Amino acid sequence: MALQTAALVPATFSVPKEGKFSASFKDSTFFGVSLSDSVNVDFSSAFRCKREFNQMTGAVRAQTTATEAPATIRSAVDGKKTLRKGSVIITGASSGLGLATAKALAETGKWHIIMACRDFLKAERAAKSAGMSKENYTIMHLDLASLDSVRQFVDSYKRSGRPLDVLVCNAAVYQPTAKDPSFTAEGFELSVGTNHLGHFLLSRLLLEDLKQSDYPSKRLIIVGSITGNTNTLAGNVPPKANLGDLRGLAGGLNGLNSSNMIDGGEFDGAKAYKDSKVCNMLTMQEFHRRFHEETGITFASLYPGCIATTGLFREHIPLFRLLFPPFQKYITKGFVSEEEAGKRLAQVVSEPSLTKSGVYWSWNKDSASFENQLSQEASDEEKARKIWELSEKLVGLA
Ligand code: NDP
Ligand code: PMR
Repeated sequence: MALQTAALVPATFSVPKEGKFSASFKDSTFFGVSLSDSVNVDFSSAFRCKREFNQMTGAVRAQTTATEAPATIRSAVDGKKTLRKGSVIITGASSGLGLATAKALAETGKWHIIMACRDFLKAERAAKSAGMSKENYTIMHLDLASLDSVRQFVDSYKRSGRPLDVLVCNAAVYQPTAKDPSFTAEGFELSVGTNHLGHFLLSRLLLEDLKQSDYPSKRLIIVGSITGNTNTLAGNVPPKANLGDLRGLAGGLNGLNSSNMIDGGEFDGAKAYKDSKVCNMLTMQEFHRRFHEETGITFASLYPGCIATTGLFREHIPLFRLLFPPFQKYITKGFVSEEEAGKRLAQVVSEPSLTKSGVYWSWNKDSASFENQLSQEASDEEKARKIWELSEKLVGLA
């Protein structure tokens, strides 16, 4: 209940060349430094942000006329026009990549970040410990494993009157050691249900808001991964992603009438995660084909590098968690720090040079971005269309 109240307030067969050797084991989820240790939560920040925002939009509305450039505000002091702050929603901004991206964007002073998180207190503490100042973010409750929660989040966001300029679908769960599947509120296998279906509904419901944005560049970003791409070494580590003929997805992924795996096979948590990433990358391309021309929205996906220290591996065995970061740093050289990965995703959010739509971004060893090749399956147009249609049915849009 308190959470709901809070919601209202505020890869070619190639080896990646990322070689950043920043070796700080700072991820709080891994190493037991509970974010809950020392911080007093201040809910007033959310209220204050909303009030300040309302004042700001008041100013925008009052000053935007036919002669004004869009998305600008005129200073009451010197009359100069400046671009208003962009509004970006980041799902799963309470840790790892999402938090690092929120921090990087907040530091520019040009963005207001809506941290869409399932754990309000964790998000508040994470924002504080990242040193984000209160005027730069608002936390809103979102549990992607519940379609009701997705709908409530969207309603609350629309009611806030805040424009939406960029949506980042970042949150994910990975259950590599689960023997049995777990399920979302609606009974979908958890990894695909959260990482793909929850984000699918969220993006569909917010598309109109993005379309309405007067910001110079509006974007919808869905985080992908190398491990979903079987044209890479990493994507060939078993179990490999494979969506097959989609029979499990067509059957509802519930393990009752059908398999809980997209391809109809036996449950495998690691495969389910990789399958969900293929869905993420296919969904981004389908959005691009259906809506880019009409809306001007930039649709993009990315592989931020191997951020081996994040909470994503929280359910893996301790030995994996111990050896994975040095393995990625010194053997594959695919490791990136959370900070570096956050800067990469922040570029996809805000860099004027990254406006091309339908692209899957990656970075080379000098941290320069390039358009990467997706695997055959992750660029299969027919599969993308079928996943889109089946997903629409599952989330109640068709
Ligand atoms: P983290 O576990 O640190 O972050 C995942 C975030 O998702 C957390 O904030 C988590 O919330 C949130 N989340 C999980 N389930 C839900 C839910 N039901 N509703 C709302 N939020 C939820 O992992 P990463 O930062 O590594 O992962 C972020 C993205 O990066 C993912 O899309 C992942 O696939 C991708 N990625 C990661 C790579 C890596 O090497 N780490 C490599 C390639 C891609 P909470 O804090 O409450 O647990
Ligand atoms: Mg991988 C260039 C080689 C490379 C890269 C960039 C990754 C990234 N991995 C590589 C190679 C290998 N991995 C090799 C040779 C092995 C066998 C020893 C290997 C193993 C491995 C495991 C067991 N790797 C893993 C796991 C996981 O559990 C991680 C995973 O699949 O999560 C879904 C993972 C990853 N390797 C990566 C990346 C980025 C991940 C995790 C994150 C993700 O895709 O989201």
